[in-house]
Amino acid sequence: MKTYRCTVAAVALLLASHALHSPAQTEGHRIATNQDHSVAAIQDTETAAQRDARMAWWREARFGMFIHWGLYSIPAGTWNGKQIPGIGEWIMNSASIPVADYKALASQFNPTAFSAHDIVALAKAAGMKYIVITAKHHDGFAMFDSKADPFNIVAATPFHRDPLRELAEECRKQGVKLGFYYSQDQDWTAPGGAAYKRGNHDRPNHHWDPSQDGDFASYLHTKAIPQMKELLTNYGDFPVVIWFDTPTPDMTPALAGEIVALLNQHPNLIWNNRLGGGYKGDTETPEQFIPAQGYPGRDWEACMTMNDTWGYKSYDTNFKSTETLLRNLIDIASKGGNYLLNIGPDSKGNVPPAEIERLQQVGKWLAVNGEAIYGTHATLFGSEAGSFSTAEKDKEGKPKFIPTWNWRSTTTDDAIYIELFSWPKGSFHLDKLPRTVTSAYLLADKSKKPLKITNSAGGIDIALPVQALDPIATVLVLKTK
Ligand code: FHN
Repeated sequence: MKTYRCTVAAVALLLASHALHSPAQTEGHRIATNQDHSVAAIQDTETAAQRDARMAWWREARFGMFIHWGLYSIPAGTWNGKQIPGIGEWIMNSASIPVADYKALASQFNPTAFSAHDIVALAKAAGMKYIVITAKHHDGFAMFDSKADPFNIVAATPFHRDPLRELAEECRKQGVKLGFYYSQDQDWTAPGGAAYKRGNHDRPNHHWDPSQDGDFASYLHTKAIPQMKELLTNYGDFPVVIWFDTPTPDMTPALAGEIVALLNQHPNLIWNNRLGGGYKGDTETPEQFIPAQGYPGRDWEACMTMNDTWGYKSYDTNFKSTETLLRNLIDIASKGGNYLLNIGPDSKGNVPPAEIERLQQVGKWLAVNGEAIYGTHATLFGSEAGSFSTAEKDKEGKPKFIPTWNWRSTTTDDAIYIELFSWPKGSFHLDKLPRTVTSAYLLADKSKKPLKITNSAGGIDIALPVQALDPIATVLVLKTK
């Protein structure tokens, strides 16, 4: 009889290894707290109860839609006839496109196929509870109506519409929450905006066009902070999230403090760990990976692409399977995190069909099994996720985490959910359980037919039918007291 085992000893080992190899430590530059902040952030002043109340909807949500959309969807990965390697939204930097040439793209941007209704409906169909869209990415182009800077979708394009306003209205109608991504530090078209190094951009500031040169504080005062004010005041009850990105040393604690003072005026706002200046924010943001055991004690959100780019690239068809996306969602939830899964609309505003198809499939699973994801807590076990190799090392020279994909578990106060990826023959076995199981059934079984439970000195066995109810993940519910 094939069964899957989880022992308490294994859990203890796993927790001990977490102390040694916490992924949070590998992102130290993002989570270091600076004690010398002149402006205290909300995370430093609120009580634990206030924090729980502020984070409540976000913790319940578990699944959100990231949208990377901007002018970079026009070149879509190709510049001057050449396919440019790397992620699509970085094309200006990767191809060293002069500022004037890049800005000229705005006159061609007319995404008449954009439908806020359809995008919000897609998020809903996928089972996503919130959306975070790029209000301004590193290219400096604002996807909203900005009086602070004319390089924006309303003033500089024939489209003249504000997609953020339309999304906000639709989100309100359809009951989805809306957050804004804002590249506060890198800005490749505003004088003084920062730039990460790429290719041969060797000058001290990594600029490739003299018109990018300038003073970072002036950029912050004349563009970034005024635009963030617009974003925080012009969209009613949204944004509920501000998603910062790519901080550089330019963002000193004092400059970041000016942004924090603004954020503090919106006490329900949630913001991530990428502001810079030593602020650690609300959420850890592992990107394109799922940490071995999450970030115990911290809220976290894994952001990931469906193919190999955030911004649309016409020739990137390397889409992950629905199975992978769903397993990622379950894996993340089992470690207490959220999954922020990206779509990259094209220059007309169309969402690539491969993305729509996968999201709809994930949504179908969630429509049946969402109870095992939304509002749940991390696993009570742990060793089912995998183990650290004694032989293989990761990129940082630490023992490599080797995931195993038989099952995961999520919990609520009165239930333990076991998401089975591979179907055990006969029964599912657990060596030890921290709770007493009172009944068991399969979540996809509408009749909730009770499954036979056998308790013994060796643990607990739940008898299973011959076949799984879902080809990707069948959820076993253990009601507990
Ligand atoms: O440089 C960006 C990238 O374009 C993308 O926006 C991702 C999403 O998390 N963040 C940065 C890289 O970490």
